Amino acid sequence: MRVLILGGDGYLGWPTAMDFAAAGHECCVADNYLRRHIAEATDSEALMVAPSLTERAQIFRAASGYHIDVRIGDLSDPEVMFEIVRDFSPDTIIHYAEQPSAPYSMRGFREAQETFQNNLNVTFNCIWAVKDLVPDCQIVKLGTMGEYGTPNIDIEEGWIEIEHKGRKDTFLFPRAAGSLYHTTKVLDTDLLWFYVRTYGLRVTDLMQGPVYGISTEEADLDPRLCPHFHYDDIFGTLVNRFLVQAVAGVPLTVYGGGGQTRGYLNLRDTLQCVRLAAGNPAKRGELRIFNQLTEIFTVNEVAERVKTVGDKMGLDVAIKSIPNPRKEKEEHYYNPTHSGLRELGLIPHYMTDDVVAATLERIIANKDRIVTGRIMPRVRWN
Ligand code: USQ
Repeated sequence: MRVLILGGDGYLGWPTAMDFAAAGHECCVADNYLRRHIAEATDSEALMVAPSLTERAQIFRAASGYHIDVRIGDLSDPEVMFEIVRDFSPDTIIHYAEQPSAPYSMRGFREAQETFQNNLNVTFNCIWAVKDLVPDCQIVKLGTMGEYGTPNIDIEEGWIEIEHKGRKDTFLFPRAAGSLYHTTKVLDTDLLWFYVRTYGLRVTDLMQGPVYGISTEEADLDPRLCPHFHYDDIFGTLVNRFLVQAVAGVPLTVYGGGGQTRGYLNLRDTLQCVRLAAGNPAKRGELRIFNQLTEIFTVNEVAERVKTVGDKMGLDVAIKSIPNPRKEKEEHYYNPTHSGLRELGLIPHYMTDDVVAATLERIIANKDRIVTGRIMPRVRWN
């Protein structure tokens, strides 16, 4: 395949690029370093310093022999998107190029506007570049489980059949996101669905839960290939944050009651899911949706898991509930279907004690780099 990865500098984009390149595909990454700029502006830099994309591609080539083509540019500018798509002529686009932080999107008007414009414009430009230049190219788009929110019914895989006054039809599953960031993903799905049904695009929309982990087959070749590993309140996801807090000796920051329930997955499984989706493309005129998660935990369960393993390693981990900076349900029903990717062949890497311990070891080796001022929540929803 000729795989173009939009957002190829990100936590998921960079390891995905290495994974596709190592599987023998021609691979190009595009990014404008938006996340690095936001991290710098908000004092939210990742635990390990990542070299530039061009440098990482050189390091990866030296370590593995595989080539990754690098383009630096703002994909929310249609000229940049069209030029890259015209020049590389992909048959698969993996679209990660979005501002991915819920707290950043809730920080104020400027941050909300930046998130809204970047996320919607990149998706819009991607759709038009495919439609006009490479209409047979599949788009694999990273959505989020947060599009559905936490409804009091089972969450289906993207679609639901509704019977109303004796008639039936199939609709996108109702969505009720909990941040502006998550809402941009709802809007992305609607945009994609409109262009799929009108112009016959082929799209897979992956509703992904919070990802954790640092290790992948290729990232482990050289420490400089490691993905951006965030533990700050802006970009850090729950499990990664708790692991760093355990090492830093900061009580694990359970927001409110800690009954918030989400579907989690290992970074290695993100790569697997994206590879499976791309290897089994949607048909022309199909918007295929998968729920991308492997295990369901409450915040309290994640905290207990990290504490158990951390204590065994002598870290003496404390857990502390703090006022919830977000507006979200702290006790709720949560039962998402997630069988589609398993049917395509996904073999999950579960959050075992060994996986938690191995990640803690990596963090301990970088303990001196932890800036504790980045840990407590700095953004409130109201
Ligand atoms: N939480 C805590 N303590 C913390 C951090 C988070 O209790 O220190 C809670 C949050 O309130 C939330 C849950 O843990 O209830 C998950 O939070 P998160 O920060 O791991 O996840 P979220 O903000 O929803 O966003 C992350 C990624 C986003 C992705 C999403 C998937 O940043 O890009 O779309 O996970 S999902 O959560 O399923 O929508």
